[in-house]
Amino acid sequence: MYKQAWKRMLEAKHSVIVSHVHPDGDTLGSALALYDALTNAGKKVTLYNASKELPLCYDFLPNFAKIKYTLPKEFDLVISCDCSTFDRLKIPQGNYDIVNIDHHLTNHYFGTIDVVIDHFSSAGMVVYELLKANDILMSKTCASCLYTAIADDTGFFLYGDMDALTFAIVSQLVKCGANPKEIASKVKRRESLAKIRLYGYMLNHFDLHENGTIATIIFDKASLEATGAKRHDTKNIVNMLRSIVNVTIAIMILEEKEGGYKISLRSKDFNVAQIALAYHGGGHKTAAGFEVALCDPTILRNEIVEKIKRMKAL
Ligand SMILES: [Mn+2]
Repeated sequence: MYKQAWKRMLEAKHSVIVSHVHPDGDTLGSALALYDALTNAGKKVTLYNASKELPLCYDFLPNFAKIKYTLPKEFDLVISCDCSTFDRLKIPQGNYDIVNIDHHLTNHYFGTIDVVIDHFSSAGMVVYELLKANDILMSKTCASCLYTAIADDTGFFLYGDMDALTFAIVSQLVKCGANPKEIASKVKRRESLAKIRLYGYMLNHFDLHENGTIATIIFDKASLEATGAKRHDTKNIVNMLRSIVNVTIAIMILEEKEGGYKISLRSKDFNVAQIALAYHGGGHKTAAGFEVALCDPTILRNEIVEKIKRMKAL
């Protein structure tokens, strides 16, 4: 599968590497690592992300500035990184093949070639194994991108299905030139003031349910505007609520600019992917999400809490 995927990438005339909308370090790091490997192999490659504004904490990644938000006119291959559904790519259907590289339990296997390893904690690990299986030399650039991908999707080694393989890979990446201290300080120690103010809003407005085991926060447009926060500042902010000693599940409901709501579910152990699936979303056991069109966020919140209660009772 790794060999077949790499072969298809080498056969392509022009590949577009797509990271998912509202990108994180895993999707961007995986895409940029593949960009490095494929351009080193002499291939014509374009980086694409549908979001006009990319999170700036990843701006240190090599070739970050080359990510475009428009698609080239002609391409024959799409390489999807860290996307569980075709919808996450935000590209039109067309006459091209797809190599689907992912690690989500809920992946829809939409690729011509699917390289989906659902017990890996990041897409970065899948890319690493793909390059290794094809004996591709790991450059410092590539190692830094993959280290960022793996570190970011585990909250810098706090959560996710980490095992000996995760650390064996990370160790190899450090040997190849990735600098853990530098990457950690670039990603984790350059928060916007607006994001810190958003934490302040969250800590003053969250609710507890079910004996303090479920924590919820609703961000409406007004609360975002009041702090000056951008949508990407809300990413993973709900993890702080999950870290409360008695909390087992934390839920964020975010009102989108364009209307509708984005719901992020986090747990210590409970399978929140099954809640997300019930609303046609997806994700992992302890981190999942979904979107809904117009609704009353408080009614939705109560409905989700009820669903969790029922699932726990089973
Ligand atoms: Mn990921």
